[in-house]
Amino acid sequence: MEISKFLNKNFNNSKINKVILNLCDAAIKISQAIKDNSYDVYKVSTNSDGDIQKELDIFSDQILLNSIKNADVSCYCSEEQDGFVNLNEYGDYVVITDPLDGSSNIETNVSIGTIFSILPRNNLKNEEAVKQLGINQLCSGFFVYGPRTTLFLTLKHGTHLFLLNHQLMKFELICKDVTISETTSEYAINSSYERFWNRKVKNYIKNCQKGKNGPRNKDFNMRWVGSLVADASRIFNRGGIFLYPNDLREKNKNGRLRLTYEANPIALLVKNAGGKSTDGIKDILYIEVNDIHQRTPFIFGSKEEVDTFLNSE
Ligand code: AHM
Ligand code: MG
Repeated sequence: MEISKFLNKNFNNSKINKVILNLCDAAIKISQAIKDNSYDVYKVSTNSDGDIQKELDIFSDQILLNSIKNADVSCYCSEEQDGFVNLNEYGDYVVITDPLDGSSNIETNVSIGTIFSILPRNNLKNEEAVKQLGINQLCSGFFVYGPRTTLFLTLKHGTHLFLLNHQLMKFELICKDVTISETTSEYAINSSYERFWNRKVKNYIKNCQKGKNGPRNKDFNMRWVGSLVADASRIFNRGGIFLYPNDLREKNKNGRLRLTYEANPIALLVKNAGGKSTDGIKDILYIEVNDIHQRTPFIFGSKEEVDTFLNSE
């Protein structure tokens, strides 16, 4: 089923459906630009937060912004920009996005993607509207530009998977109500940072690595793509746990990933697929947002496994 039909049938809100469809159009353009190698994948600059920016990051940001200018959106907030961009003064929605997640992987031809979140403006000023709790999101999703171009989308209830049909240039539903298996024996963490981890993370990973001979009584596999969208995609497909904890490095003392651009949208998708997300203490979706660029530790995936992590010593 084509995404526009799916939205009309399941989410009877033409204004928000237009925002989603416009974001889909933007994602199709980004996916095409990646395929056509239209941008210099080696040329880098640095944004105000010290993050590396590539030409494709900036292109993706502009395409997404342009796509929602004529929709019912009061402001656009992007990982690639310092603040937020005011749009339609009377717009009912706020769009928050990481335009090109995993961009350090661009030149290696590994999957990258666009993550987005739609919040109601709730008659708030834009600066307050962008700081609402993740649980207030009306919709979230992410596109993956990989061997296939896909979209995981949630509209409060259920998480659904769409695939880009390249002939029609439209997203089509391929799996309604994706569920993350409750149990898993696969974890994802960048273990090169082990020396910076806290005791809980060290113990949890050590116990996984002991496999059948350890307290977990089963062997674990490990995967780490280094693109959140690709690691999340795998977890939606076959379960797993993803961990990007806070660590001893000054710049990672609150974690590495961004609460508003990355953790909140993925956490809503995870919740609606039966999984669980935490910063190690709190449910991600209830973490107060003080700054739009705020970082957070981010652990998510199969429910029982996230609970096992939380109960680790
Ligand atoms: P980005 O949004 O600048 O691409 O950074 C986020 C990425 C995630 O996709 C990924 O999970 C993480 O950074 C990888 O970090 P590291 O290189 O420390 O393993
Ligand atoms: Mg990112």
